[in-house]
Amino acid sequence: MPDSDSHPDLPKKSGPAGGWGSMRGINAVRATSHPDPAALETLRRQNKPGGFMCSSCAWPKPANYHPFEFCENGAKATLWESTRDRCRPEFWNDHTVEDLKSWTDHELEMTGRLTHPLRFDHDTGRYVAVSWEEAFQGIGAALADLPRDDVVFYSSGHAGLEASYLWALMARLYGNNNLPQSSNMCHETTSVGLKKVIGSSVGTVLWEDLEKTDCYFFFGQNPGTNSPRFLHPLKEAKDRGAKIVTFNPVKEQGLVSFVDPQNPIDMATGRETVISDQYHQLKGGTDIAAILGMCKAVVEADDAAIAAGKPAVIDWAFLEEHATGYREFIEQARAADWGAITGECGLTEGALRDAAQVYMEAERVIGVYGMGLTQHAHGSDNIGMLVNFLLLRGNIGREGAGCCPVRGHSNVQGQRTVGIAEKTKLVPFDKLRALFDFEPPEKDGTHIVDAAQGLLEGRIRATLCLGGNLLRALPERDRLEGAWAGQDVTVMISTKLNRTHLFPGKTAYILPCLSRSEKDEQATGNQYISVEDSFSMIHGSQGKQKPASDYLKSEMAIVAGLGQAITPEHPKRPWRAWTRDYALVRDLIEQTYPDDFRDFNGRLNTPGGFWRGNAAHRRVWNTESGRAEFTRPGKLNALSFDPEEGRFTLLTMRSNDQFNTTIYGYSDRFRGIEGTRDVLLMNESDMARQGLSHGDRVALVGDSGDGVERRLGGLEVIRFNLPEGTVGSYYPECNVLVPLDLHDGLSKTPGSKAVPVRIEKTPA
Ligand SMILES: Nc1nc2c(c(=O)[nH]1)N[C@H]1C(S)=C(S)[C@@H](COP(=O)(O)OP(=O)(O)OC[C@H]3O[C@@H](n4cnc5c(=O)[nH]c(N)nc54)[C@H](O)[C@@H]3O)O[C@H]1N2
Ligand SMILES: Nc1nc2c(c(=O)[nH]1)N[C@H]1C(S)=C(S)[C@@H](COP(=O)(O)OP(=O)(O)OC[C@H]3O[C@@H](n4cnc5c(=O)[nH]c(N)nc54)[C@H](O)[C@@H]3O)O[C@H]1N2
Ligand SMILES: [Mo]
Repeated sequence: MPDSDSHPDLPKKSGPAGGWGSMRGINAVRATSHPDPAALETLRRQNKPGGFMCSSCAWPKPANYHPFEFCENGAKATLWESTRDRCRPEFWNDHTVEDLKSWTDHELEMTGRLTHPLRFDHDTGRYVAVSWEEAFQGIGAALADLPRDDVVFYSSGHAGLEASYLWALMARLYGNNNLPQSSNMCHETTSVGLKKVIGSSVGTVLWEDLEKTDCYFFFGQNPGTNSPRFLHPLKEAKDRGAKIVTFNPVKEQGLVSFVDPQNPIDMATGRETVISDQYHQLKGGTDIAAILGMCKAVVEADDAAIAAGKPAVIDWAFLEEHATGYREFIEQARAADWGAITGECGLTEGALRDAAQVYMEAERVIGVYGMGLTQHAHGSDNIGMLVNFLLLRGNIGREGAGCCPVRGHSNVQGQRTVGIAEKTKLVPFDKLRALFDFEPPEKDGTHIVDAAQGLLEGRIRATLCLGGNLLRALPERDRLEGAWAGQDVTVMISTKLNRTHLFPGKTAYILPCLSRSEKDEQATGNQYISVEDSFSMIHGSQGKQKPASDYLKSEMAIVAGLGQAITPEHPKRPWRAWTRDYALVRDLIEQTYPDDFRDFNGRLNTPGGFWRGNAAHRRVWNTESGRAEFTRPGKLNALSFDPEEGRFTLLTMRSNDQFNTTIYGYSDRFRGIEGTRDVLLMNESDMARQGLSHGDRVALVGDSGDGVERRLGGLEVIRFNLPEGTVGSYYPECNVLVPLDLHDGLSKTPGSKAVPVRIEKTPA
């Protein structure tokens, strides 16, 4: 396999993904987070029917589960929320929010689980404990007179379908569709860009397809860290001879090799499965060029086959029946210049032809992608290109083939399914009118980027957050921190302390909730909630652990409490009854979306989940043209700027020891980086040209040319296996460098994977 891991003093690779390293990773988090012993029982029930659905990623849960159906990072997430440490009201006797601003994200969350509802007291600069009644009434009073458009209801993709459905209903009853969600920073490019070309806003693949495919193409998704249970079907695919080809600027260990921690023999012998047959380290943001090169090779092979009277390589019958725009695209690929393609992506013509050869030899291909395609200024074009590539040989809507975006938060996709949407055309208003007897607001609401812009301009005056940590997750952090604190009202439903809490608005509350692994006891007994995974399968989830505090409420109970406090009373909106029995809310979801949720309560605990269906999976294309649409990219990269000498493409990375803005620890063992996150990963020749040595201290300076100064100092240069011109550093720290208007044109997903920066050496 092509390998460029040749530098003797690169950070040492720490072995394959999985294996004993993953056990040590889990143990390290167990040691720091002091979990309740009952957490082990929770792990045993994790991701199994009738059990508890992991609150880490959205990777599907198979019907034929393993004895331990959890991964290193799922275990870390469960142990992290099961900590015995508590952030009690007395904590504020010793700390003001001003003091806490010098704490790291890790230190803030290490204070433990929040135990009481809190109100911010501006006189003392501290939070104080209040009763739930006082909190709901205080929030109700503060929101009562605000212009409806000035209030935002954000949700991070954690909360279950029931609480999310009520959250969206509450916003609409209050009077707006301002329902931005974490996917606005993540897979919005999929929701909009994939929808545009194949008519589906979600992936088309099911578990059976994983079992039958001959070939995976990976573009910018890192399963070893972000969806480790995916490594099992990948290993099974390799065992039956399937091929895997990866495009990623970073050599990610989980895409290189894997030792199956579920397999005692592999664990005892250390037997590694090589994952990628080919690994192509393209320059950041240049997938369009690389995919166009592969398409060109396919078109050339097809031309040659037809000239020689052999069977065609392109699936013309499929294109004629199902697609549009293909002739123009194929012409573009035929005419494309190899020199321009290879110059753009930094890969050779031979490498791209080798990759195309694997594609052409495979009968069934799955295209997998993640943030490496979505978080770009032209992210939608990236997705259009990947779809072009798959369509050429009919690889969407048939067995063993398809398009597989890997979602992030455990219920991020499901929240959209049940009405968390700022676009009114996505919501069945007729059903809401009939069920709840009100006129839903007609105007489209705000996307998170518009909400952030509104904050900067002082137009947004209140934000309520169902989970999340926007001041770390969003671009433009420095300017947003000040604007956030200038709001009239900030309300955060959270499990642990985070940085956003340190910038309270004039009226500010933190409402602490149960975590998903905890027992949610209501009048009708211990409740189930439900989530939707990346394959559109719906699962019930029930927690059994003792709640972290007697004062916590479930997300459902909190949303219902807010709903009652901020919306007009009406017999058709019995918030209290809904809290007593979540099955009633599932009935409402079924009545609102009857096609997706038939017999919702009856099917709640179906092994492997029940499927919501997907038209593109059946080759029904709900696009404007009624066909699968080819697109022609306007340029060969997805960047907002032209790279030049001294201007680098910064890729913001996740370590193996974090979940988004939650930092479990400082060990990124797959990349060999230990004890720090303040690093800048760089190619050796780039370092030489910049006069930098391994270990030097530098600052990154934003270079988008918009006149705003953005700077992140104190980074240590690490010589790393990256393509020239592409540098890497960690998210969320890097968000000070990301301009708010650097985002995909179609979906507005921030371009977090290609931020223009310059490097300044710090004098010793
Ligand atoms: N443990 C853990 N699990 C998680 C998360 C977490 O933080 N920690 N986050 C969750 C969430 S919300 C999400 S959205 C997912 C994110 O999961 P992923 O989609 O895997 O996201 P990232 O790790 O940000 O980036 C993916 C890969 O894209 C590569 N990349 C960067 N730029 C480019 C490019 O221009 N082209 C190509 N081809 N590749 C590129 C990076 O090197 C990286 O390997 O994971 C979810 N699961
Ligand atoms: N530069 C850069 N920026 C990025 C990204 C990137 O790759 N690079 N990735 C983007 C992506 S993909 C995403 S999804 C966003 C993430 O953005 P968010 O979803 O807003 O952030 P999280 O870090 O997932 O939220 C963490 C907080 O959620 C709370 N929490 C945890 N569990 C629960 C729970 O069960 N219930 C409730 N109510 N609260 C809980 C805790 O208080 C914790 O502090 O960030 C985006 N920002
Ligand atoms: Mo995400």
